[in-house]
Amino acid sequence: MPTPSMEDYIEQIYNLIEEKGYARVSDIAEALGVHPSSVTKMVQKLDKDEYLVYEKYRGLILTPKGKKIGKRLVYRHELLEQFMRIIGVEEDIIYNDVEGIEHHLSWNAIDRIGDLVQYFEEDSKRSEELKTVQKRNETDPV
Ligand SMILES: [Mn+2]
Repeated sequence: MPTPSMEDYIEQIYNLIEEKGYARVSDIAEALGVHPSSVTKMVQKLDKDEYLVYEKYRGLILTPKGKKIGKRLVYRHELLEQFMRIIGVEEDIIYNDVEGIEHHLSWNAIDRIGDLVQYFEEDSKRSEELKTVQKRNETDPV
């Protein structure tokens, strides 16, 4: 299993490859707000653990194992953003909150949150009901 930090790298590499077709060390460093030398180090570790293949002058590609986990990590991030939006978290803090929690939930919890997101999406009345509760709590805090 990848560590939280490895997950961040795999997730960003997967995103970059989806968006641009490739992932350069400099792009990964920028996406994660870290120094390129940290990226090189981690990329070497991810290569050793067979999540990707890294060649210094030719860039990197994800292995099937890396792609599979990358896809799951991106799905998890997007699902948690949806969840945050549904429960009414302010838009400009959603990304950071998701980055903060995504590595610390079990896949069981992720699947159950998936059910909850689906529950709200299947009937817009459910979201309206939640908003009613939220409005009540604003005027009359618990
Ligand atoms: Mn993320």
